[in-house]
Amino acid sequence: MASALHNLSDYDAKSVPSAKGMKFGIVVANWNDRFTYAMRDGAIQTLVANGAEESDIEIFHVPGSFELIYGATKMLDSGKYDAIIAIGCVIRGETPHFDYICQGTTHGLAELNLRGQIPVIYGLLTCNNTDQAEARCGGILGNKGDECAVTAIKMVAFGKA
Ligand code: DLZ
Repeated sequence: MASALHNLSDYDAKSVPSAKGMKFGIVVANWNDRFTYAMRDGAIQTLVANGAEESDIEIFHVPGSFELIYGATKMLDSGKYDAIIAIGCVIRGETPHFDYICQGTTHGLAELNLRGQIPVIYGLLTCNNTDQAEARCGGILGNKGDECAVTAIKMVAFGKA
């Protein structure tokens, strides 16, 4: 059962359909790259572990999390992918900027899902500090990228059923 402190890398392999033949686009924010690249690498590793070909995974980098919306939109409109994974990490600073980026990015990615074309997976970490990000990017709480990969595979299978 998933909960807030569920290890993000734990999943029941039997519940994951084969990703063979599925095509994935991953859009990654460079801001806080220490964390976003760990999520990106975790996502790739988990997609491949579940049957995806590396040649069926394309990666695009954008400057910050807010640009994930444009990046994901372009990838979606290309028609090349069965799912898109959007990966970013926003860490709270001194001003309300954090809230605007989190809300704007979340709404933007949600709107792409409302189009009902392909799933756009929400890999945006919204953390109060670097310790929280560390814990979720290969630390004590696993890797958010692994969770996104498993979710992407399940949603592609769901969309094709
Ligand atoms: C400006 C900004 C700030 C303060 N913090 C973050 C952050 O923690 N994580 C992130 O991914 N991006 C941040 N950005 C950059 C914005 O997402 C965006 O790139 C800029 O506002 C330019 O549109």
